[in-house]
Amino acid sequence: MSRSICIIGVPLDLGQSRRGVDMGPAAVRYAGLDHRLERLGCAIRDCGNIEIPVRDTLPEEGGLAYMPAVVEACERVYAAGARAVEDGDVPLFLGGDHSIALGTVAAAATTGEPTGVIWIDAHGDFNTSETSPSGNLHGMPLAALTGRGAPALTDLIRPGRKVADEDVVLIGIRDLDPLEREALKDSRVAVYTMREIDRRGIGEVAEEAVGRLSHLPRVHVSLDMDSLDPREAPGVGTPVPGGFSYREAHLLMETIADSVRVGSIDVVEINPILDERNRTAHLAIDLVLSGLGKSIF
Ligand SMILES: [Mn+2]
Repeated sequence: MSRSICIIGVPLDLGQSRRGVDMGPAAVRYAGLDHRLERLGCAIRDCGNIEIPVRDTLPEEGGLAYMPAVVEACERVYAAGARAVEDGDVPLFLGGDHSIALGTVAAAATTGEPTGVIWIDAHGDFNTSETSPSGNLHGMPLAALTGRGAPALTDLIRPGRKVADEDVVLIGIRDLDPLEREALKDSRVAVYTMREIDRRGIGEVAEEAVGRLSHLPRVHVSLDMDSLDPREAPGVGTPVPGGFSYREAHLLMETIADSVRVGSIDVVEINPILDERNRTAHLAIDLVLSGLGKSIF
């Protein structure tokens, strides 16, 4: 373990409607992120936070009306992330809501090599502005990154998709909108639902899912904390019952560390206002460490 990690805070809360996820980066730093990464043997550089417009300074419409502000923020996220990738560092992005992935995955794929994406989430995040019931942008990043939806999102940084369908796996899914479900079924994205994980066990599913990407030179891990059961991670904006247990989430991250080359990581949707004594932020750090190779024995 001698990896160099660049911490990039992204206090973006414009992709969804509940307040509080903008405090995610502070909560994770306060929970001791840098010390715990250092103990793992990583070299740490904290690059601070990306500048994000304060929600209260914008008109109150929300939803799609925030697309220009989210795009502009994600261009800055991309710039910071691409610099880290070019320096040979592993960018660790602290959200913010999941719309930050429009910038983080573009940065992960900036080398032009095929880039795998492991998207760990209760939701599909595969809506477009046409299919989304809410218009919230945090439900759209994976669609846009694979080339679907509004050109302002699909052509962010450079025209067209940032990752190929077959290089994306979605794990932990238990809440899809009707048209989103159809779009996923029509795609070549591999989807592993909680039902399948209940039936086959996370060990087998994680090995199969992650194994799909083991031939790729680099993999981006996008960890939405709402993939966990709300009993484990109460501090998230969009909780859905029936998620990962503590050990299931760790085994998934450990399998990732064993099987692919993790080039960049997001940890998103932590909402300290809804949390209990910052335990969701502590859990997020535990899981990031497992994804970077921390093992029990
Ligand atoms: Mn998500």
